[in-house]
Amino acid sequence: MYKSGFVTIVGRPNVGKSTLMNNMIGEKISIMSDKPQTTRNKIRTVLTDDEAQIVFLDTPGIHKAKNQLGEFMNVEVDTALEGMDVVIMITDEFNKIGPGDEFIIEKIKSTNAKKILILNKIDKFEKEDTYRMAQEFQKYNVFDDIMPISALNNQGVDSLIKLIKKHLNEGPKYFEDDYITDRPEKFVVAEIIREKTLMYLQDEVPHGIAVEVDEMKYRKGKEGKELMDIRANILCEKKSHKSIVIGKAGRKLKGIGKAAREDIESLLGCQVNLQLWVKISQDWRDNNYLLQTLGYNKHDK
Ligand SMILES: Nc1nc2c(ncn2[C@@H]2O[C@H](COP(=O)(O)OP(=O)(O)OP(=O)(O)O)[C@@H](O)[C@H]2O)c(=O)[nH]1
Ligand SMILES: [Mg+2]
Repeated sequence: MYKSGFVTIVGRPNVGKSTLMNNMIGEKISIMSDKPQTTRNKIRTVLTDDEAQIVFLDTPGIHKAKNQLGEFMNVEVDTALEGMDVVIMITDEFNKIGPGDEFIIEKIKSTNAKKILILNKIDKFEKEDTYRMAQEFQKYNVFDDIMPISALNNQGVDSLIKLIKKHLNEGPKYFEDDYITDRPEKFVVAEIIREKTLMYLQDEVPHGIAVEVDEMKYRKGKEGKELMDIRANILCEKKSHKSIVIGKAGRKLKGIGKAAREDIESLLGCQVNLQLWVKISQDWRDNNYLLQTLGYNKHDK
């Protein structure tokens, strides 16, 4: 019997949702960073094998929205919960269940989906704490399964996939075998650049960063090899942020560009010529027009 179904991954910011999804599908599609609120849109990926086809949705971390971008991100999560077969809630809380996790439990409680709680980052915590937290979460009577893993070290990830399959029903292959994501190349490229920018930035700057890819064009390079020209803008909210992104003698921007180019080259499988510009776009996180331009206003089902 071939199985298929839809699985949404939710949780507070920074708990490891994107890391887990990437490791389950074995590809880096969703960007990851040590800064909260890295993921801004829901991102669909597909895992296909001989037994099942699992369609995953990675979602933005659920948080108190402080601007229109934040509100968009939270609605992304709500729409990602509709009609799911399995909801995976991730937490990295090994101390005490806080209001953030309680809010999410309330949110998913009423869905008909099977619910799996993942205690992530067990590499950082004591076994006793894992056991104690599993019991604490059990008390809510919401979860069908509770499972400790380390998404980063790929520990428990295969068992989680088995568990998801157990919860899925018989179903068709919705997508071709080699289909991996619904996100266009341009989106993934912009996200890779944003990831590298996040890597180099601290404090409040990362949250005000957006990336728009202006142009992606193939041409024949030396010896007839395929080469991709990419021109992209890193948008930031203030003049002072712009100089932070560029760095002394342009060193930070150079580092961002090099790291991004390497990742994009391995994504596209060809040489890349990446041109990055830093622009100021004041208060874009609260500007309807700019949000729309950057793709943060439409909630695709
Ligand atoms: N030690 C440890 N760190 C982890 C593990 N899984 C993820 N991380 C780290 O946690 C941070 C956040 O990971 P992400 O995958 O970006 O988290 P997220 O939940 O998608 O975050 P948002 O998109 O901001 O909501 C990164 O620095 C990861 O390397 C784990 O199992 N162990
Ligand atoms: Mg994420």
